[in-house]
Amino acid sequence: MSTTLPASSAADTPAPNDTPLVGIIMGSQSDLKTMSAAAELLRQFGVTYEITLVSAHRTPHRLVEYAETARKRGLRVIIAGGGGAAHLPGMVASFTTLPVIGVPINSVTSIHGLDSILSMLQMPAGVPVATVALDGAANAAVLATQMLALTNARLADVLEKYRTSLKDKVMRTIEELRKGGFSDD
Ligand code: RP5
Repeated sequence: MSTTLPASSAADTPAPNDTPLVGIIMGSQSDLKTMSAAAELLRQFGVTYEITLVSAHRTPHRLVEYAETARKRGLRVIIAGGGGAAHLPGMVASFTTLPVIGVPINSVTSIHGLDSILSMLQMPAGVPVATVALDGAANAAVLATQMLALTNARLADVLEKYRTSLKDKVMRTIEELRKGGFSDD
């Protein structure tokens, strides 16, 4: 026999469509400014996501729990950002077989971002982290959406339109320069 949940319980239960597909995590609140670019783009694409802090060094047990439960909670891709000794993406990747995209962050304490890049780039064989450019959170969101679009026609269409908008922007500038008679002679 089916039962109807009381209104309040029903409202508290996330609809299947609201289940986050992408987890955006970072080591510190100081990373939020950089990582919010990923959240903003996912929002524009209509990709459900969650965003939170998970510090490899300050909350190591939370890291393990987050990574080990990620797949069964419905996440399909994890975007992990960190600066300095950025062990978060690599350690998360070691606790899950979900794809992990690493965003090296040029934090205040970082050696111009080089330490962050090296901390996540040279992963051992079998445990990859797809590392994007320094502070490349937007590209991490695009890459995550491309992964999801492998089995989602709506997202494939959204990505096509996004690419077209990038091209249109370049073409508009080309036209403006042409009209302005710009020359670098
Ligand atoms: C890393 O250390 C964080 O990812 C952050 O980029 C950097 C600095 O963190 P805070 O000292 O600002 O908390 O773990």
